[in-house]
Amino acid sequence: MGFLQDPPQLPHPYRSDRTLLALLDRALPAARRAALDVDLDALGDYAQTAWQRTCSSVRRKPVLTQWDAWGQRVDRIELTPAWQEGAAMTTRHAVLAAGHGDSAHGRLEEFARVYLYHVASEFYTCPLAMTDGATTAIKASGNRELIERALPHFLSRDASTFWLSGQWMTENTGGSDVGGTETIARRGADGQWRLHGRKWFSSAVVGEAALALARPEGAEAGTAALALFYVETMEGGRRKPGLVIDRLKDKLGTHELPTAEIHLDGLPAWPLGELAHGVRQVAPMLNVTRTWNAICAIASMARAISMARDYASRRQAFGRPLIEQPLHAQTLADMQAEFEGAFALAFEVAHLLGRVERGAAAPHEAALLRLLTPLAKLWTGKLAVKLCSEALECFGGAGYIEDTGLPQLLRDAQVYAIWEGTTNVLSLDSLRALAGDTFAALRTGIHAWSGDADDSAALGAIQATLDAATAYLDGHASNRESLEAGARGLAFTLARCASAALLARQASWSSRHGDPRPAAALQRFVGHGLNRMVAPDARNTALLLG
Ligand code: MFK
Repeated sequence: MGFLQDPPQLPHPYRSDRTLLALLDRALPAARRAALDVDLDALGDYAQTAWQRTCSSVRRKPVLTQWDAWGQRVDRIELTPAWQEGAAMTTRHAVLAAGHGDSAHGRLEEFARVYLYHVASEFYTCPLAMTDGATTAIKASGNRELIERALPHFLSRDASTFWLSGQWMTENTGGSDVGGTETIARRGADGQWRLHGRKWFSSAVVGEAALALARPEGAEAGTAALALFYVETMEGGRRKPGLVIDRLKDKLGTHELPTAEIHLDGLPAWPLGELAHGVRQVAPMLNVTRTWNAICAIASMARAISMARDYASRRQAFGRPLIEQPLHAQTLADMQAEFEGAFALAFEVAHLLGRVERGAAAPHEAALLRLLTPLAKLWTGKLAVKLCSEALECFGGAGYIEDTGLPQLLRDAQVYAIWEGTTNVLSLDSLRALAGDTFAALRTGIHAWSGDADDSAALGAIQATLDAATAYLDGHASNRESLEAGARGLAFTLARCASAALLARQASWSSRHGDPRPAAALQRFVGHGLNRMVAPDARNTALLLG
């Protein structure tokens, strides 16, 4: 028998994740920290079992059957095993309910669960994100009838009463610019609103409810005239006839997720609030799903790095394990430092969300949350693709082979930069968020996080980069085109500054508790540079596009 390579093993995603353990130990009161352990341990176990299943079974995709043998329209979707287990896992471990209790730490505890569950869930987390977002938007609307009707299902701890909600915004006219929405809301003589139109990306089509943007019949064109409606999709165990599934999309990744094109043909609907300003009303949902996007992106990074590190200790090349090869070790350490920065930012957004929602935040922190949410989403989305790609390269040719289970990580990572707003849309949203005193709120936040840090070089770099960002904003304030052209570089820069300050806070805490690794991550992260700003040059751009 010739040589056979040991396959990589997945270390326990909870017990072996020192970054998550240290964050929770630092941020949570001891009793809450201890109570969380059971769920996180179980979700880590599930992730390991799911990885074994991935490696030992043929991958499947959901299948849509539109008609039964007798010509009846059924639109039945057969789901993959992880999706069939989704409701039971979610409710047993209170994934959504955890975030909507009384505690200001609830969102952090929710997203710790999401982080551990995500990869194993095969993107069942996508409709979960939308259900969480719909819950938040319905709460914000203050619509008592809908709160009492939908939320007991969305937040249920019992799989038999649990409902998923979709978010139906994207149409053929636009995913980023929803102002061209063609779906019409028509009010019948019975007073009931009904939706008529076509939604082009529906990733929660197996759900029982959705929030949908539609234009009330007769309303004017544009974004402001859109209204936000709540719909239910099922009646007596069957899909309502007003909802027709046209087809499932054939996507680059997220293959287990049944993303559909649908028709709304008189589906009954209820407005959340006023019959206009639907985008404003759906914004709380967008900000929550963008937080999910960021946490799921770092979950993919964590998985990719964990597999690559494990493999590096098993695989020998040129006479020693890869992990002892200086350049390979350098590559892995660079990945780890970037990951720890992204991890710190994504989880700060999660924690801040809970503190703002529960009224436990400082005055500047609502504005800070508004800014950090798009920054975390856009930066982690891009970084996930980069790190998953780098991790596959750490396996050489094996990283390119389907039944190692590894290529899926890269294919799936590409979605994070697209879902819930592309990098450019989120960069422009961060400009929207920077209006008013938000930059001052960022400075206050950064100062508070890094206040007792020991790494003076890192603190100097953060300060210098913030000053450069201030000068940049001042210099471009009067030229909107120029400000927009440079928005991506500015957003990456602010995301990296915030991450460095958050890493500094964690590094101080961990050093005091005998772990020097976060300080090493901070030093390396800052060494990679914080400033990503570019000077927009409209003439040069025009020449290159000519
Ligand atoms: C596993 C991971 C899970 C992740 C979930 C995956 C789900 C995947 C499914 C999807 O991807 S669904 C598609 C998601 N689509 C988007 O995210 C839309 C992208 N486009 C945008 O984000 C645009 O910026 C947006 C449509 C929100 C607004 O564009 P407009 O038409 O130019 O609107 P405008 O006039 O700027 O904003 C309307 C109002 O909303 C304004 O308030 P006012 O009416 O009071 O002036 C804005 O301030 C407010 N607004 C917009 N974005 C906001 C916001 N408010 C708070 N937070 C925001 N993020």
